[in-house]
Amino acid sequence: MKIGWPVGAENAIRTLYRSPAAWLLHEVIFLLLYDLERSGNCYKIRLLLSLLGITYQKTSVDLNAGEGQQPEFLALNPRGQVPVLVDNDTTLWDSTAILVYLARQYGRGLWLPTDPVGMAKVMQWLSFEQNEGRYGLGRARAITLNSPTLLARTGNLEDSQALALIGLDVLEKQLTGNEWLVPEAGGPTLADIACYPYTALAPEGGIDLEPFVAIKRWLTRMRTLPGYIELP
Ligand SMILES: N[C@@H](CCC(=O)N[C@@H](CS)C(=O)NCC(=O)O)C(=O)O
Repeated sequence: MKIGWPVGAENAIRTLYRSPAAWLLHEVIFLLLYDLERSGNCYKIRLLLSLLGITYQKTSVDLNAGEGQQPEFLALNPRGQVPVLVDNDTTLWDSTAILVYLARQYGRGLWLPTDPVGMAKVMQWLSFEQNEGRYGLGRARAITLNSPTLLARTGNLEDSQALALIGLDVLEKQLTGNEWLVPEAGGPTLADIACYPYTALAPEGGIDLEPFVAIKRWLTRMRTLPGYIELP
């Protein structure tokens, strides 16, 4: 794991970014993602960046080698988790916070509605994802794959799968008759991006998606989004 940019490159980039010519580069954004290929939480960020057409640098954090607990990394995220995003002087941890930041900063008004109801409806699903998604779908997968993470070590497979199925029922109901999780937004939002990876990866946690007809259609729909990238 390499923490940050090489000093020379970072200085050059910062100088360019703040120079009077920066307006010429308004589409050039310098982002660094602390990443783990197999992580669904990191994938959410990579997916949104790709859908937005934003190029970025990434550096891999080897959790198996304990890199998440090294002081340099804990200085970026006291939780010792990926993803972490660095955008110029701003460092952010937690996939939900990073998704919200990217949508607001670079999303040109898409992905996160600005009206109170639309925004709150997206937040409902972001919260759902960090509960039923993380402790159900995500943890069942982490345990099955023998992940070294705290999440995998602090729960059992049976309870995780049971919570995952409760979550899948909620998703199935919402997606029956709706193309996207927040139909009021008129298209896909952060709600869909956040809920997508651990739902799609549910079979890796021993959960069969066959009975969930509406969910399966939604997963297929997600894969047609321009800029879609394959799951890890
Ligand atoms: N709520 C956090 C969870 C992040 C998370 O659990 N990341 C895992 C990888 S998917 C991790 O880095 N775990 C390290 C550990 O717990 O030791 C988010 O959404 O970003």
